Amino acid sequence: MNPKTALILVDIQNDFCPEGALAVTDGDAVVAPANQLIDYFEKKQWPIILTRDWHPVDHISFQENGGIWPVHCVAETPGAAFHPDLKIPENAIYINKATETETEAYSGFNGTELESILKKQGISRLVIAGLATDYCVKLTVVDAKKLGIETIVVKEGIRAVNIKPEDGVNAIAEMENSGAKMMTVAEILNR
Ligand code: VGL
Ligand code: ZN
Repeated sequence: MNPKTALILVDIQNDFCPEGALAVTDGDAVVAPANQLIDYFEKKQWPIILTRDWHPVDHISFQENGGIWPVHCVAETPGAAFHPDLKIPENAIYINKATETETEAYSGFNGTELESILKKQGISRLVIAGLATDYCVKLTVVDAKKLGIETIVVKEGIRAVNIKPEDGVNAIAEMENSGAKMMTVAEILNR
């Protein structure tokens, strides 16, 4: 992989992992592939960006406010913390999203500095993994492709909410149709 590649780890937070408030089946299975990629990107000195769902307590996406989700990822609470086994490097870049009460934002680009950070650093390729395949990963990937960025999605580094059992599979098809490529960690490391 050439320079100008950044790693984006989407919402690898306690609430999306088993026993979390919005648990994704096997959500914590993304941690090991994410750590392999962190190690690789650190050695290359390429940017590592972590997004996090970072809601106010009264967020519009919560069921009690008419949304579809249980209360999750409330800013500064343990549920919003990154999975404890994630090997977050010191120079990681953090992107908080869906921080405004009245606005849902699944994509890491929605209402954040992400696009300008990538522009400033001249990033033309992204490797993306995290949670959840059918929401924040998908919307982040599709937005990256809309911006003309080459985008690789990590096959074993994503897991879906699957409100409908086919949601994850459909999300992968949508990401591929948007022009993103699916690759394994091994394929990325040996590229
Ligand atoms: C997400 C549902 C609600 C995600 C965030 O990170 O995919 N999903 N909020
Ligand atoms: Zn959320």
